[in-house]
Amino acid sequence: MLVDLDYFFAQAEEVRNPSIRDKPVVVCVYSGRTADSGAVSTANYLARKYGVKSGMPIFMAKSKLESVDSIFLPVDHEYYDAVSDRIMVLLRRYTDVFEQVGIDEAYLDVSHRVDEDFAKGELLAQQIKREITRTEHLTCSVGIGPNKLVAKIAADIRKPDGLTVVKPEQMREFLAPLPIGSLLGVGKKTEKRMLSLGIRTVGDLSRFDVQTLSSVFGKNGAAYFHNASMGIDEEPVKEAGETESISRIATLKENTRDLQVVVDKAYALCADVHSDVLKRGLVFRSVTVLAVMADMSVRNKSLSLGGGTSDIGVFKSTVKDLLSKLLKESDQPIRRVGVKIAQLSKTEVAQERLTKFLETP
Ligand code: DCP
Ligand code: CA
Repeated sequence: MLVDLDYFFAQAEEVRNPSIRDKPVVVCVYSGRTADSGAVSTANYLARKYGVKSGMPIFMAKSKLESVDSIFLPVDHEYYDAVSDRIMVLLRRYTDVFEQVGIDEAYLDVSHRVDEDFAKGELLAQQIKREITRTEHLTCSVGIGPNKLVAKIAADIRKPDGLTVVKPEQMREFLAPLPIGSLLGVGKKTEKRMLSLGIRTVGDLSRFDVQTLSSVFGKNGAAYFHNASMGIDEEPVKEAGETESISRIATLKENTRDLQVVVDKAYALCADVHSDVLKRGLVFRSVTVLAVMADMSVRNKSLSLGGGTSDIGVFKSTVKDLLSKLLKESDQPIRRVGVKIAQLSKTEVAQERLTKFLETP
């Protein structure tokens, strides 16, 4: 499921000042050189009807809205960040796997939550939309599909306040008529080249000769476009920073099977890793210990913690348990010991910030 807030900065402005709602609203990044120099960040859908778009010079937006009673506002990132943080916390509660992509968009892998049932997925999306409207007075557009690629296109196809579900068996039929530019990864340049090859729709692309495609976009590009045109996408929804980990390893004074000696060394490494965690404001969800045994074989053991933590006590006691298990599984003495934390995120920090925000009158 992809959840994307509608005309986010402009809608956030409407929320704090509902009297501007029925006028074109344009949110701008003023560069300060002259009164009107700078670019449009985003605009509400009314302003878009007059041709105003993200990235357009402010003077151009002004000329498009010359004879219209319209509202031009400067960006207020602090305010949008706070709204975004609250909504991301809210969304996270609806899923086991969450991936924020940008300030107003997130993928939710809800497969498990809805027993792989698309009808249940649709109900869940309606519930999410209702809660965002109730708590933040904002609308969003949601796309549900068998993978991220299709969910994203589905979310984009009906805006604002859209909800589009594409089941696996509807995927081909859904994608085929779409203009080629709606495919993720097809920007203006690629679109031009595709059009010159006679590829106007995603369906055209799916039928296009892969060899010819390769000669134009390279092997990898051709493979991506060919798969994408058929809705094939294996990219998992992943927590930001999930691939990242922090680890330390050290050699013991002498090879040993004495748990306490190994643990003491490991605790020093834990303290080192933990200071990184604090400095970077992270939480971790998994702990791994690693040992190079006297015969140079490498063993490791991991534990997934229930939720994210930055607690050194939890870290150390997990390391001790894991090392004790690791020793029992081998009769070799340990030569080197290492600790690693992974599944890092900043979420709980954002949550703390949120709590502070809500508590500050
Ligand atoms: N943004 C920006 N400059 C751009 C594009 C976007 O400053 N060139 C900012 C303003 C947007 C926010 O990022 O509100 C989110 O971008 P989106 O592309 O999701 O656009 P919107 O949310 O504004 O509109 P939509 O309803 O099409 O999602
Ligand atoms: Ca958006």
